[in-house]
Amino acid sequence: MGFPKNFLWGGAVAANQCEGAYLEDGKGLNVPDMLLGGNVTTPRTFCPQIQEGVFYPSHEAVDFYHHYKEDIKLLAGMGFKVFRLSLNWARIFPKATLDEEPNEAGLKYYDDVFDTCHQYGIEPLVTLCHYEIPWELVKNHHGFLDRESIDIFLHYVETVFTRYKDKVKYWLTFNEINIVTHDLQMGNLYGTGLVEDEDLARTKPCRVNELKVNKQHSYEALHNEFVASAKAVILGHKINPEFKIGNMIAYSATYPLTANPKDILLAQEAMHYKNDFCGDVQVRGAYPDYAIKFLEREGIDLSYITEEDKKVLKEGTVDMYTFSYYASSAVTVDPNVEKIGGNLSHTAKNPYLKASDWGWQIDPDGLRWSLNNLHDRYPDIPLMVVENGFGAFDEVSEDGAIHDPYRIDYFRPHIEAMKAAIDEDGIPLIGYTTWGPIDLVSAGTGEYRKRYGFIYVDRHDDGTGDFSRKPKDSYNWYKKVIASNGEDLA
Ligand code: P53
Repeated sequence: MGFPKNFLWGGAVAANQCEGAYLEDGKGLNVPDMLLGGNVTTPRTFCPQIQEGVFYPSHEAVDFYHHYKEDIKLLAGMGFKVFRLSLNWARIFPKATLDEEPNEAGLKYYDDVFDTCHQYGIEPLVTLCHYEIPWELVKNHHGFLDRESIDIFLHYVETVFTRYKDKVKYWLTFNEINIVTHDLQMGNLYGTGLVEDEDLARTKPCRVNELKVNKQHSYEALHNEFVASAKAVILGHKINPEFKIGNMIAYSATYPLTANPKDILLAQEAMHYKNDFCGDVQVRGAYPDYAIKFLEREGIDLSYITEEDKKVLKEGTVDMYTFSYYASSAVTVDPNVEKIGGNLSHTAKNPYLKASDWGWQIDPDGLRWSLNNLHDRYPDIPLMVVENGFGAFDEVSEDGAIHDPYRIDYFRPHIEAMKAAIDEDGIPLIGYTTWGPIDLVSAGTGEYRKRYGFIYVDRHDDGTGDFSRKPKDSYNWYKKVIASNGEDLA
């Protein structure tokens, strides 16, 4: 009973949010390098040229690039079995062209990172593209809007699959590929790297919520990512049949606010569009009927979906379904209810839930519900929670320690929910990686002060801090959780 013996406990980061060293050793720019920080009420700022004298949070991030040995040692100290991280594509292919030779310094860096993981018996789980589309791909191809980007991506994928085939077994294609269906502007920028010409021509900064959206382009770019993801799966299985390759979905558990059947239908539609659409394409290998109808209603010309693409999608289905889970949402047809923020949705306030300081409604039962939904929908493949965590303000106390009981209070019931899902519902859950085991830059707001880590990093939104690391109280707690295989949550 309880978590399976070989359960993959660990944590997850993204290169752009932790590495820094944004131009070191031949790295090219990527999308997050072009973004300034915001906060809970102010969206991030974008400009197609780097502005002088302005603080860009990802340029140094938490300097994982130079601290990886120390950091992986600290993660190993908690007993990590798995470490999810992403490859910074532009570190390996700074120009993002079809015939580019890979940058050896970039490849060598990840060799060292993986070797360090293995030294501690930690299995790397690698995201090929985590919100870090090379800026050259954005400028020259509008990200994935251009079909040629599929081949450019595969050139990168073939290079890294071949290079790391004996060091990495678990891979994810695109992080939160469904971000486009949650938020078109963030989805274009982070997900598909699609910036429209008007915005590329800007000489002055704008907020990301002012970016231009052309839905035809957005869905076409998303489609090209589906094809790119499926081709990566097919290629990966050729290069090493042992590879386990997953998709990655931002799972937004969405409830009807009331038992009004109109609310029920609205919630079902939201679940379909936001979660199931992308998951169905990647697990079942075809566009579901409701998605085709939805896109047609939106006026999208779907002639970009070719017969050849349909075969590729069918053939390149994933081996496992992985997802992020932070919070749940509630929707209603009643326009007069109280709303609540959160990264991806401004939805109805659920009276039964408390929210984080960033308006994310905390809901461990929603995790169990989500796991059940997913296993019902995709009964044949294993599931993995690859992001879950609590962004909070942390303070260093006078005694020098960081007391973060609120973080432990967040994790405990989420772990209990997974346990119940395994024990009582029979869910084939194979692993759990908490988000940001070491503090890093927030993707949504670009803040340092929104901290997720078990390990504190001395780095702040005004650019001060010496990058020193210090375990928080939650560090020892998670260590105990892993050592007891999820039994000791006290
Ligand atoms: P932050 C929305 C917007 C941006 C990133 O988010 C998001 C989401 C969905 O929740 O997803 C993931 O940093 C993402 C990570 C990110 C994490 O959520 O805005 O995969 O890169 O850091 C947490 O608090």
